Amino acid sequence: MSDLSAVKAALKSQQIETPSWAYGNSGTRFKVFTQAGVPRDPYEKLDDAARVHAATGAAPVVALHIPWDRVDDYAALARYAEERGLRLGAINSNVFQDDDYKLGSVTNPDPRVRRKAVAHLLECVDIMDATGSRDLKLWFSDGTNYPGQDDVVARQDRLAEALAEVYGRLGEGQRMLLEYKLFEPAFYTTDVPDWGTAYAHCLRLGDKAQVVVDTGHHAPGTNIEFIVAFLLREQKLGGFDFNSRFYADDDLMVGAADPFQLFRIMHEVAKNGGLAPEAGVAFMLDQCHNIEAKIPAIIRSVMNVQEATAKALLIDAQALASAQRSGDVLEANAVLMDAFNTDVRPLLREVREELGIDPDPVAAHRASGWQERIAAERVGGTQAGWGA
Ligand code: PSV
Ligand code: MN
Ligand code: MN
Repeated sequence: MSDLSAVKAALKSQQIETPSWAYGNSGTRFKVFTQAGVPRDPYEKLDDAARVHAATGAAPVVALHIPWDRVDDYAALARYAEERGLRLGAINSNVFQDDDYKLGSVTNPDPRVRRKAVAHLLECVDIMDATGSRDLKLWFSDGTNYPGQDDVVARQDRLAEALAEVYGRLGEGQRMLLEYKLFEPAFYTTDVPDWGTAYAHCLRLGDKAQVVVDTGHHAPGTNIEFIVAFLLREQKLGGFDFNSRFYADDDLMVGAADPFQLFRIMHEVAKNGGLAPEAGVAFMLDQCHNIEAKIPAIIRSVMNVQEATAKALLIDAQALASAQRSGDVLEANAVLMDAFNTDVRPLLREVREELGIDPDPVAAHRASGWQERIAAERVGGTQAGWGA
């Protein structure tokens, strides 16, 4: 796409979904660092998310995590979001923070534990009904630590059975997004370790089951953009959990560690129709801000996705296709690199001005006085979830 007004229109319509847990305190298993003014409940998380949306104009959706965001009345929470120009996004299930899940949740050898896990997933669909959320996001920590610990195939059977039951409960317009992760917390086998496993389960389940690609969940050197292109071609790319990694599941700001990788991913998304709203690709963040200020970090992350998207949209598609057809390897690569090396910040400033917002979202947020206000008003913030 090189028509500038079409590029701008695509950028204006892109929506980034921010995770409720990124607004709370978080850390590693070594230490959770607390910050002044962090939200004390899901409502305050939405207040902060509204600031991110106000600053960027591009983050109107907020993902919840159950039970970290448990409230009595989810419809009321959805209304609260709506009053702030937001809507509630993916409901992230949690079948990993309970002693019962030591040997797994839906793949646990004990049918009682499997029942408990499935009951939680079904409860998450009830919550989706109340919030109007489209997506149920499933990440399973299930796996084994030692060879021989459990039967790999039996665990796949149990997984398939649980997924089928939850799939059957999905309503019209609802989807199940299955996330994979190479390792951790299980160290020997993980029951959904890669896109192939997730894809195979989703394929059997049907159209409402799609794969979610968490950019931090691969082995070093994995060609993530290939996975993205393949899943889009198969209409099985449900969305992203964006973040950056250097070593493992680091959950750093998207685009911080490897902006070139993010550009390559967004190129495949843009080229293969993934930016069109009807493609249904959810652009979610799954990040934790342990040592940096949270709201500006989330704003920066949204901007990083926008910059990668803008560069992808600026690729001269005709020149690329013609170089590819004629086998001109160097020219094809040069076309891509020209776009990557373009400074798109002026373009994005223009887009923001046209949207009626400040062209510099981080500066605008700093000047808003919001951080000082929440630091003064909110005392005793909650932890994002890990260990909570
Ligand atoms: C654990 O790796 C994880 O980061 C998964 O990516 C989930 O999406 C997220 O936690 C929240 O459950
Ligand atoms: Mn994730
Ligand atoms: Mn993760």
